[in-house]
Amino acid sequence: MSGLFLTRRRFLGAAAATALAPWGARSIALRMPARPRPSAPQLEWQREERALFLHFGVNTFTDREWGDGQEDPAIFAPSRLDTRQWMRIARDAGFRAAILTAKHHDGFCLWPSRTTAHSVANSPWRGGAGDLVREFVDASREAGLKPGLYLSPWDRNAAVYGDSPRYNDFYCDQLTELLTHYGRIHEVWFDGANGEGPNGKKQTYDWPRVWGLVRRLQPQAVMFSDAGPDVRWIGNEQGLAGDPNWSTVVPEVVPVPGTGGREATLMMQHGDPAGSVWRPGETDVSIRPGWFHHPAEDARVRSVDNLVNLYFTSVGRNSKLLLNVPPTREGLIADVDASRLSGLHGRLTTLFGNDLAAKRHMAWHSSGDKTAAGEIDLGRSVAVGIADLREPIERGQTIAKYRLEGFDGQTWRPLSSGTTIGCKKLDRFPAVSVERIRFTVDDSAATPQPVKIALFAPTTPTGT
Ligand code: FUL
Repeated sequence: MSGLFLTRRRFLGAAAATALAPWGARSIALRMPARPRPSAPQLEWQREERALFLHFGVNTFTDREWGDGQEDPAIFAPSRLDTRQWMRIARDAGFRAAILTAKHHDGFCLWPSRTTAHSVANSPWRGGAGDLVREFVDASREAGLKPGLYLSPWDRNAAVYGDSPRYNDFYCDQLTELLTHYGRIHEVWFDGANGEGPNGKKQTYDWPRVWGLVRRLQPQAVMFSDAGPDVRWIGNEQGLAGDPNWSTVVPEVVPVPGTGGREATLMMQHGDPAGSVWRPGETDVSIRPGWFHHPAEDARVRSVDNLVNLYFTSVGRNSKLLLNVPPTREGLIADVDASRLSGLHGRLTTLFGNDLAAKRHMAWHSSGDKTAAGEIDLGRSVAVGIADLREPIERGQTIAKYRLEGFDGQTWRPLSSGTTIGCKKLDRFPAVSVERIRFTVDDSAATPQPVKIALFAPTTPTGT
């Protein structure tokens, strides 16, 4: 009986650890595997690969990134808001989840909260009778996307902010509204910004209470923050997951959001093979320079090539991509953003449409406790340029160093090499025609399980 349960218990206290264990602390302790493994919601979360992030609120109308909480709710007046348009675009671009900023740092609530007057209820939108969280979750589900919500802990409007116990009550009341009025919420997103409140005071958040509340109200939801507890921030907003990237972490290094320091950043970016908990990294990045829509940035939307690269440096490095596409003042996703998303989807469909190793058997041999090798006979010579490698992460993550080689008919040639694999590792390499491929694990944190390998044609024409 060690690992996840005891470790969390040590740093959060018994009550919080019990609150964090959705399946019951007792059964976790008894079923504890040797290495951490994902829960069913964590596994589902990662396999979705692509989630759409939607920053929308008063900042959209003031043209700012961080509102000060003094905005007049009357400025919130999207003229053609259509959440179905958002979700149609997302679904058609292969996204399977979406997260809306229900409240950003300005404190303005996109739902008619009973906790504050700073909300859509006091705006002209839908005559003050609108509920954007409702429209968002309904449209997500209708399009087959899983809804998630961002509720900023930092609130520059709330008078009780900085009066710690009172604001913690206020924040938990808001969470309770969001997690009890809208059906199943798949991800709850806690950003790490934490400044002063309107009265100049700094707030001390009660994270064990917040996490325990979410666990009780939505036991299947995954919670995101610098410190998880279910999924962690990847440590930057540039779309770059770490390489290596372990889905296990040492929780004491980042016990709560806002724990600074280089060690914490490294833990978020790379995880740790000796980590006692499963906490995969989420890569959040914006399609534009800012998180909110600014008309002046319409010409600075990421290109399709750039988005494809983001996919390789996030999903292709054992992470999930949370791509922000902010709606305009009208309440619509701009045409340019929509066309880049559809370009991304088209490109990924082409790149990964034809697995050249499909249905080919891999012979796998363990060559020691921490080494193994597998070989696939492709049965013909094929030009390859991309490898898609996957560990069976439902049994944990173990591989720490690997090589991929191809037999060109005469000699074995190196194709790619790397450190971690996890859920998905994508390698691009110069085009080469091969008949067989060989995959070697040179180091591993535990006995490596057989890796699933898919191979794809080069990204550029090879002339062959
Ligand atoms: C940060 C915020 O300060 C940014 O405005 C944005 O919401 C980003 C995703 O998280 O903490």
